Amino acid sequence: MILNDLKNKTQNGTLKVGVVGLGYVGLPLAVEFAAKGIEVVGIDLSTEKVDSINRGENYILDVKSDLLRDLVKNGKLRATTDYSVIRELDAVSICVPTPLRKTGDPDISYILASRDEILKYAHAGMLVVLESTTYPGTTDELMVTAFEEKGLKVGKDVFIAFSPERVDPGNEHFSTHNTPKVMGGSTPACMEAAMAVYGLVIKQVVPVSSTQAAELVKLLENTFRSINIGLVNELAIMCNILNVDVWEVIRAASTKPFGFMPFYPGPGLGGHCIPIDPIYLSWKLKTLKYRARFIELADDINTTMPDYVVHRVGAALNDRGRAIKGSKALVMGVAYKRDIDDVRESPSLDIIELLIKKGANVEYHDPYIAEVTTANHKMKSVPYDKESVKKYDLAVICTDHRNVDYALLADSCPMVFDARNALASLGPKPNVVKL
Ligand code: SAJ
Repeated sequence: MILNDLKNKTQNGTLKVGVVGLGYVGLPLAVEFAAKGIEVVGIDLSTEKVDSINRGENYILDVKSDLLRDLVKNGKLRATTDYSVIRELDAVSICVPTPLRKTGDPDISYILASRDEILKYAHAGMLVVLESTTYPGTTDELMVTAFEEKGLKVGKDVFIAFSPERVDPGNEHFSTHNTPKVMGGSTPACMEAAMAVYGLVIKQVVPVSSTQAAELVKLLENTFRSINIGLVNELAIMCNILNVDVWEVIRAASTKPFGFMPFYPGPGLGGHCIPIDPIYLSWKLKTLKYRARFIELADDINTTMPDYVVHRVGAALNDRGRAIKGSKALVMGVAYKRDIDDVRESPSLDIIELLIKKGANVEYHDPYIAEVTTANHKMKSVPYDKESVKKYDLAVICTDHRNVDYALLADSCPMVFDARNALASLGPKPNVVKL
């Protein structure tokens, strides 16, 4: 029986696994399987990524470079742009991006493109697990149907499941292996196949009753974050009106030992997940004539935070008889959150553009990001030291990297706007204004 054949391969060491999409989700997953002694082939459109992996060179912060090098050297992990390798694979995980279009609608083109390539070489006995975050119904409506149209009965000839990725870039405690992973099979046999394969590398696989449930679990997780971040961002605006320190309020509320979870205000919502995934859910419900008001409101508040930060910067300069126009401004941090090298959807990029539009002469410093392209400007990270900070009229702290000494700003910059409470330890300073 086909399912037993697949399960036997997970036990007798002959399993061959493919991972499509070798980014911050796919590469760590590929390394996990390969580190278990399983033969893994990574598939990606990017020859740069493929060549880098085949040279044993890592490019993902959360992957151990020497482990990747050794796995490639001993033939456990290799990469290719050629999907025909699917013919020899028993299981394939799809970890491709699911961005939004310019219209704000979901863009599942990467899922469909990888699905269509896989279908060309699909064969009886294989498991396909979709990991890309998407709206409820995608797996059954777009994956299952397509395989069945090809004559491959799902749950009998092939097995299909959805398993949301839970990668927190820069998290030193939770990796792919020890983060519980939700799994929803299209049929019970699909679930059995997926549990058998993923159970080899994931410490805890959490079964749910359907692919839709699994798709919705992920969207709940990220919508939960977006809405709570929106809440504290609005709290920051309210606290400023009330002249109360929002950071003190949250710190004190966090002493509640039950029923509270702290979130912190910031310059806006970055990353390719939290600002985007909830919109996949609200979009799907809109097609079903329901308006997900919480999601829309949080998105509205979070996306206006860069404007709010620049408004506060202007007001703080004005209080000191100065203006944004003509100021030499230093934006501290363009990564979308601390201690990572990713600028996708980073609010810092919006803040840079807004300051330039208001006539400031803007530079940035970020130890993780040597150069960046904003909407209209290409910039390089400038040196940051005791001397260099003296030439700025204004600094805006947008990312609170732990390896940066922000106190230098407080000592030398006439005005510092701290959108991350990075200077909390210094106590009140006349030239420091907090979100
Ligand atoms: N942010 C705040 N205030 C907060 C928390 C975050 O302003 O209290 C901002 C961050 O600065 C960042 C954005 O929100 O710009 C997203 O931050 P994030 O911590 O949610 O980080 P991501 O997007 O890198 O990863 C998240 C995962 N993070 C955590 O669970 C802590 C997780 O939600 C998902 O596994 C992942 O997105 C994903 O890939 O979906």
